[in-house]
Amino acid sequence: MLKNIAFVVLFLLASVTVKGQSEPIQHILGRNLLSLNGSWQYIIDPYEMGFYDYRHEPFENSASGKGGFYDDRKQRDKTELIEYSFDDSPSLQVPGDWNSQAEKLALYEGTVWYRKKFSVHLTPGNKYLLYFGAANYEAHVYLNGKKLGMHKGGFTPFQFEVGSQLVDGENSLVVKVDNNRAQDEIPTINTDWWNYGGLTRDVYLATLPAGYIQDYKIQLAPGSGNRLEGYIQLADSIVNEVVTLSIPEAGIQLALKTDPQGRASFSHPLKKIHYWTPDMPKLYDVQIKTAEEELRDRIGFRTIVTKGQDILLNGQSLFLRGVSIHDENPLIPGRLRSEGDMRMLLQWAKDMGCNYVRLAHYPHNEKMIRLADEMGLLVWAEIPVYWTISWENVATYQNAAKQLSDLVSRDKNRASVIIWSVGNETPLSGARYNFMSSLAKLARSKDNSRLISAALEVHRDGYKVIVNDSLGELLDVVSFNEYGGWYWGGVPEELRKYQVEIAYDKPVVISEFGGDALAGFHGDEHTRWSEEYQESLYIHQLDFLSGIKGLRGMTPWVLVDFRSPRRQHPYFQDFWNRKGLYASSGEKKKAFYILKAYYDRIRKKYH
Ligand code: GCB
Repeated sequence: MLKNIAFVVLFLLASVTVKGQSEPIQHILGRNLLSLNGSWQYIIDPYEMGFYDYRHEPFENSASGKGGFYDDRKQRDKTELIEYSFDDSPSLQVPGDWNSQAEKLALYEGTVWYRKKFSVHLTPGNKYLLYFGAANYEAHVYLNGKKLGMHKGGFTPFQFEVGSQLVDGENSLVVKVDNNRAQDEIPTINTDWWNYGGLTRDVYLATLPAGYIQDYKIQLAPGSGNRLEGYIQLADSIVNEVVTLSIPEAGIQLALKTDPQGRASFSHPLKKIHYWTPDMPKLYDVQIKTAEEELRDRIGFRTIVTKGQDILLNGQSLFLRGVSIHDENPLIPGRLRSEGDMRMLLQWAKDMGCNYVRLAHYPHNEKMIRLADEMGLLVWAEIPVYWTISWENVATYQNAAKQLSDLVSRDKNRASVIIWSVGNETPLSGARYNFMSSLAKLARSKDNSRLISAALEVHRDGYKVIVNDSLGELLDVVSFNEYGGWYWGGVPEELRKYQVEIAYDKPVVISEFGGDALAGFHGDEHTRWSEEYQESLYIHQLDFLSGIKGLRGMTPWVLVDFRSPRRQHPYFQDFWNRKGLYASSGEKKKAFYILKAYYDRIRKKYH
């Protein structure tokens, strides 16, 4: 009881903290940008000697503040001792993880310093925003030797207003990025993916007018097919500023006025609208205009609700023909860097008959979600609350809550995103329930126009596979990971003996099942690692899962083989998780065809 009260207090506190932090700007890609992508010089600093002195005191705390690598100093005379030099250091490409760019860094976990020089011509009256798409995991940012701040969390964007630190002419931007894993972080020390470090996503300097458009939400009202609802938020709290919202193709032209908080809210009936669907992913040109700024976006409109065990997209029952995807390019192992990389993976999913993807296990690139909008793929978006988190730690909760709210904030205008997932395979306990249920409530309070879920665990009792996690009560969709035929239950045909018991009368979308196969390795259907074993596993799993009343979709694990330090078998794995339906070479495994045939059949049943 006491613990529960403590957690409710914790939840309230954390919510307040989340509100107090500045949320990343909406639609960075639509702004006036100077790209800071490209070559950055770097220094590998495993002992963090650029951050701490020899007594392990941070240079930042010392009276002079001197000594840290963020100074980016040059030797002024030949007697001066400076034991680093960005100018003489090699470079890394941004965006991009460091692991795939230098042999020394392949397995590295620790600190790397990045430096970029860039020139700007400042215009009075403008604001300047330095924006990072993501840096894994902890980033300390310094501009011209002054610290701008620190950010934790490897997959969400962050930004700094840099007007006063920016100089007209050449600027030096230094970022310390540390990808060390730690128990109390999100994710924690233990995951099944490669811990790619670095400035993994785009870096921009945005030039903005003083009262720029900070945020907006333009969506259909929850569950309503004929009402447009939302707000436009200016960076400054200017009252009575006129903001126009136009969607010419939908006959919308609204002249709105901001309230004292600088926000213009609206709720407006819609006469005609072509709903966004995976088959017809219609996006409308949307323009937002103020006296100082004009911003364009492309937004799709659709409703998503559940009714009994159905998932209704624009009022029509839907089956989610999905697959899980990691943010990794198997061909040049490393994080997805370009739109081409992203389009390739989403196209592979479409080629398998998918209308849905689970972007596991952390927020993927904003460009990936925008592509899903364009290509007609529904999306499950997730935060890295994965396996065993420090459930009782307040700071850990705040971190998870911040990652969740930044994800929701970033992608709230994307028609493709229908499900927010608050975590994956978290083992049952009271503390975990408090943590996870707080996240589920937070997701709903941030966005009541989408569905909430989490990938739950099953437990077994004889031949019963039971899903009764009480978190299920707070979720719209019941999802669970189930590895019968691979981690338990003997060979795949044994699955015939099992039955699933689900405590909730809600739509069921299986978040994972699967098994490993090394492409090109053949045997019979009982030979582990063979394509035939994986094929048989898919045949029996699909049979088994089809017996679930309320089955409305699935995202088998996983689209393509991915790298993981946990996967140690030197021949079959060699640091690769081989559960892909595509091999790391891009070639299709036998199981691919089983799933595709199943999806083709399903497609005929649902429209
Ligand atoms: C899981 C995890 C996923 C792993 C997968 C596996 O349950 O959610 O991240 O990669 O199993 O391959 O074991």
